[in-house]
Amino acid sequence: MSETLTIALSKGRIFKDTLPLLAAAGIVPTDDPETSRKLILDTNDSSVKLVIIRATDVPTYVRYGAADLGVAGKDVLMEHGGEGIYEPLDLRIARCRMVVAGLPGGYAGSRRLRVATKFVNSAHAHFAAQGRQVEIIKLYGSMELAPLVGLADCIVDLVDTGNTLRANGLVPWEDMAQISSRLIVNKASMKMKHRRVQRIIEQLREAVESEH
Ligand code: PRT
Ligand code: MG
Repeated sequence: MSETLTIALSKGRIFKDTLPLLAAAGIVPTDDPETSRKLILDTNDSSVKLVIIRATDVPTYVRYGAADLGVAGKDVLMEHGGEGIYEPLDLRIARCRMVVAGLPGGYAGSRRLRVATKFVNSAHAHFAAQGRQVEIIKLYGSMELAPLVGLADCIVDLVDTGNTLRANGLVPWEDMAQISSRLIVNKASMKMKHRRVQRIIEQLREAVESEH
């Protein structure tokens, strides 16, 4: 019997985009997380399990070794800080941009800028590097509403098509980062399950390179 391997994924776009890459590594889940209520999914390989968790929890599971591997957006990793985990591979999936956005006109006035976001650490680092005084207001979603109701001057959020910003009359003020999802690995697993983990990393790397 080979050692078991647990991979942490979130539902939605990350799961969908990771599936073909996992398939190239010979891993095919036997359940669909969108229709199943199971949080632990079996795969065609009895030594590989998938755990389905919130996107922002993936680094935590991997850091503490509850999962050996995981897939997480760079936005989530930037917020988490990435302590205790390796990030060996850019999977180039679930791509988007992190931006500062607000009503047309951009930065104006000299009063302290109020920024609404769930990306508190990224926003702090970005504005500190600019030497800009800001007050950060932590939100958990629907950031686009904040400038419309006077809660904040601008937001830090992810943008893909730009449809959500446009629909709310907002425009990007500034690009902060290009975002894609990364393979992350628990540090102990990288040592203790080295051959197995390395093999999967290489299989995923090949799959990524053949898709782009
Ligand atoms: O949804 P949930 O609250 O459970 O968690 P989550 O939002 O963290 O997870 P999920 O599955 O929505 O996103 C997982 C990862 O996908 C994120 O961490 C990003 O790395 C990546 N990603 C890629 C995106 C987008 N594109 C994206 N467009 N995450 C979110 N969005 C949002 C964006 O903030 C905007 O509000 O989608 C909305 C639509 O975008 P437009 O520009 O196409 O209109
Ligand atoms: Mg979401």
